[in-house]
Amino acid sequence: MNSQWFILLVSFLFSLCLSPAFALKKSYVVYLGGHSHGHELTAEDLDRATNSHYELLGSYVGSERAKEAIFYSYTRHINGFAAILEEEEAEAISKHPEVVSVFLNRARKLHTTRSWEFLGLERDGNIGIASAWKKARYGEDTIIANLDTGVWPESQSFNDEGMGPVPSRWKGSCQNNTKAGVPCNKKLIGAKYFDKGYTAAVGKRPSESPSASESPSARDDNGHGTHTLSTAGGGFVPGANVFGFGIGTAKGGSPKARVAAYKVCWNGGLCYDADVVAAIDEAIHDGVDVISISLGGSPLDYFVDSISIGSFHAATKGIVVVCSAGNEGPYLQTAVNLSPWIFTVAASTIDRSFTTIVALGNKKHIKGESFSNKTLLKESFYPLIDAASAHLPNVSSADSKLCLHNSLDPEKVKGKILVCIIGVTGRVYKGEVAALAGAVGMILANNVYSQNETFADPHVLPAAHISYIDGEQVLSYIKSTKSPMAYMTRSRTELGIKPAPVIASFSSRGPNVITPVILKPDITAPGVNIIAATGTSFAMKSGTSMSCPHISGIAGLLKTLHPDWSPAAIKSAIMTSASYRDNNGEPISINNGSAKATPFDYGAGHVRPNTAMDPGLVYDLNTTDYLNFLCAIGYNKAQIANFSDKPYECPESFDLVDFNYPSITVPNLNSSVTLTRRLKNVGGLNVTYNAVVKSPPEITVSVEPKTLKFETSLEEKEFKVTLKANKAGAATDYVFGSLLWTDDGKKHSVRSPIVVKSA
Ligand SMILES: *[C@@H]1O[C@H](CO)[C@@H](O)[C@H](O)[C@H]1NC(C)=O
Ligand SMILES: *[C@@H]1O[C@H](CO)[C@@H](O)[C@H](O)[C@H]1NC(C)=O
Ligand SMILES: *[C@@H]1O[C@H](CO)[C@@H](O)[C@H](O)[C@H]1NC(C)=O
Ligand SMILES: *[C@@H]1O[C@H](CO)[C@@H](O)[C@H](O)[C@H]1NC(C)=O
Ligand SMILES: *[C@@H]1O[C@H](CO)[C@@H](O)[C@H](O)[C@H]1NC(C)=O
Ligand SMILES: *[C@@H]1O[C@H](CO)[C@@H](O)[C@H](O)[C@H]1NC(C)=O
Ligand SMILES: *[C@@H]1O[C@H](CO)[C@@H](O)[C@H](O)[C@H]1NC(C)=O
Ligand SMILES: *[C@@H]1O[C@H](CO)[C@@H](O)[C@H](O)[C@H]1NC(C)=O
Ligand SMILES: CC(=O)N[C@H]1CO[C@H](CO)[C@@H](O)[C@@H]1O
Repeated sequence: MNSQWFILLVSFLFSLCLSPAFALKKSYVVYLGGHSHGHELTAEDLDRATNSHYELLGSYVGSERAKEAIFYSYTRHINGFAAILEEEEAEAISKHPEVVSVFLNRARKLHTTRSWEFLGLERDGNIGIASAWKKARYGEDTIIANLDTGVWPESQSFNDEGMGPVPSRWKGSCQNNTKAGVPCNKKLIGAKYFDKGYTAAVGKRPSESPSASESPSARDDNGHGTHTLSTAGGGFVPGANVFGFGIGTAKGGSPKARVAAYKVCWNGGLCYDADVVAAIDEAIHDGVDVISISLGGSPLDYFVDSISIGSFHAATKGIVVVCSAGNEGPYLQTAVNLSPWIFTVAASTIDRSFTTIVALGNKKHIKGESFSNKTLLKESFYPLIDAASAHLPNVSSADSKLCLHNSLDPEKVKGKILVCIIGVTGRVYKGEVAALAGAVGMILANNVYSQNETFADPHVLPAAHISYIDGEQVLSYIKSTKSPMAYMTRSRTELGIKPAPVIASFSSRGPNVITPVILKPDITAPGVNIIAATGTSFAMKSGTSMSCPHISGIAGLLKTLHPDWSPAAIKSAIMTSASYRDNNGEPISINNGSAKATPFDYGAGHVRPNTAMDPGLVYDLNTTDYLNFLCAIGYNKAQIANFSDKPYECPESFDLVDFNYPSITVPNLNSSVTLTRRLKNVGGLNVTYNAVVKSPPEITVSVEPKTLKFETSLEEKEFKVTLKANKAGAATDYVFGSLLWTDDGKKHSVRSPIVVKSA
């Protein structure tokens, strides 16, 4: 077995160097759509499905080769297999009438920017979900799955004290077969690992990797999976007090939910497509309610994208799938996980900072951030030096001001507070370089691009991360005097920081590069300096990886409160109740400070869990709507027939702008367009709603009818929205507005962003 993999790897490497003169084998996912097993799955159903996969592949490569080539047969809900094939074979198979798509088994990556091991701390004061918790019984008995790096079962976040029996609908289990296995309890009810896709692509099992060997189990050797899973559904962990930063209770969004880990990411966060498909197929079968996925690749067409395929089948089975938008911001068109059946999450700050004050010799005080527990030895001023002037003779000041490795002259730095500029190398690493050169502290200043965005990092020395403008102040102070001096206070937890939320600069942005008429991301949630369990301890991490499980947890609460709601209804409730404003009452801004955020940054806005529990109305979608969507973007009938259990005839005409999404985007307006939306009453009876429009600049928006009366529960009402350019040449770039439905007592506000650009 090993030598076979080795030969495969060698041949792969060879063919990279030489022109591919001999057949190159790679691993592929062959996607055949959905299964139509009918009712309860039987062992015979699964056998039949597997046999059909061997037969299909066998008809191309012979049954012997087929047996060797297939390493996954997807038999439960997702129909397909993963196999090692030659390129020509993959090409030929993709033409088979039953095959929807064939795509390379590629690695996706985790959406975390940084990760550090740390000890426990409170996670309070981020979002006011206390009453949503009570109302939704803390997400009791909702089952939240997480596709990630696995789970650390001994974490206190997964303690099952006080939990009732596991819901009887649960079919999952924990793989506790080895010493490193993961035992279940009544809180952590599932833990499985998927590594065949990794093995096929890399040529070695994850446990055989020379750099980092991970045991073949669902155990989390990385920390990311435990962090995201405990953010979504971790239980209460009281009394964490570390470094004097704070006393508090760590908890997830749905603290009484059951959780299940599906490990698909290995060795530093490589998550292969074939494993992702296998894990989602398994999770659907096991009976989860919410799937949280904090990873992604580059944007791909919906049915050559493992996360999109898996989440399509999950959504049609009533499962909410929540994914991170990615960390490729602040650039536009960087958001990933773009399918309309995915709930796509951006990241923003919370109102907490770990503040340290920098006092300069000229009596100026500057606020910085640090999560370092180190303090200066004595309470007095220290000499201050700009790293640009502390370079070694053979190094440029352009390098030393960034505090690059081997750039600093210890003679000049020793015993001083050193000013470094961010960029090129990691922030914590610069602190290590500074400490190595003998600095007693570090002031880390932003550059013109990073402006006001500061991070509380666990530096190895006393440190303060400060804004660009403040950095310029410090540098000009240094120039102004012969003996510049400074002092830095110990870092303290500060709550009520304003403004918050602010969109994180790393958060990926719209427009949607696959289907611009669907606004992405959908929502923003806390994703900067988030503290959660990583093992038996806690860590602070940032990324859309961290904001995604916040939404998963809140979706879990809604599932407990409204078990009969569709994934689209839950998503609509969270989107239409979101806020556009920060805690100053101002429109949410982006982290470079100079600009207001737009729906391309935050979708429908910042999540408000309390209001999401009772949205009044929802924009619902069912499987038929998704199939119509696929018809409209040009999928052929044969493909679409295979996505659903039954044959499906595309409607004569279905306009994409009419897709009942909770946001309205028209990326190609030709003077005027009229689109349709449908609202469903999930609130009181005999309630009248009125439309309030905020037209985007140079566009007139009208709604017909302007009033909707809902007499019964679950009643649906249609309305039309007409967008009209006020003049030729209007909205040549994207402009933004909103449509709001409010009821008489203004108890409910159902808001959708409107995003328009002229063709
Ligand atoms: C898991 O396996 C270990 C030994 O490998 C065993 O001690 C433990 O009881 C098992 N736990 C469960 C819940 O089965
Ligand atoms: C500071 O944090 C480190 C972990 O980064 C820990 O080992 C050390 O004990 C802490 N020191 C104090 C004084 O708390
Ligand atoms: C500069 O000189 C130092 C020794 O003084 C050496 O360690 C370092 O590698 C040199 N750096 C470069 C960029 O040549
Ligand atoms: C901040 O971001 C906005 C939007 O991306 C951009 O227009 C502006 O130039 C940026 N400002 C700075 C100072 O980087
Ligand atoms: C950064 O913050 C300062 C103080 O809050 C503010 O005056 C400034 O406008 C912000 N930066 C930018 C680029 O807007
Ligand atoms: C899906 O929703 C549409 C629009 O409300 C409705 O006409 C259709 O019957 C629904 N389909 C199913 C399968 O529920
Ligand atoms: C505007 O016209 C173009 C070209 O005819 C067409 O592709 C596009 O769909 C139209 N836009 C809308 C919103 O109908
Ligand atoms: C709603 O209105 C209808 C007719 O107008 C009436 O029959 C019904 O009793 C009302 N229901 C409630 C709950 O007020
Ligand atoms: C798995 C499955 O349902 N495959 C079907 C896909 O569509 C083709 C042609 O429409 C059918 O022949 C297959 O049976």
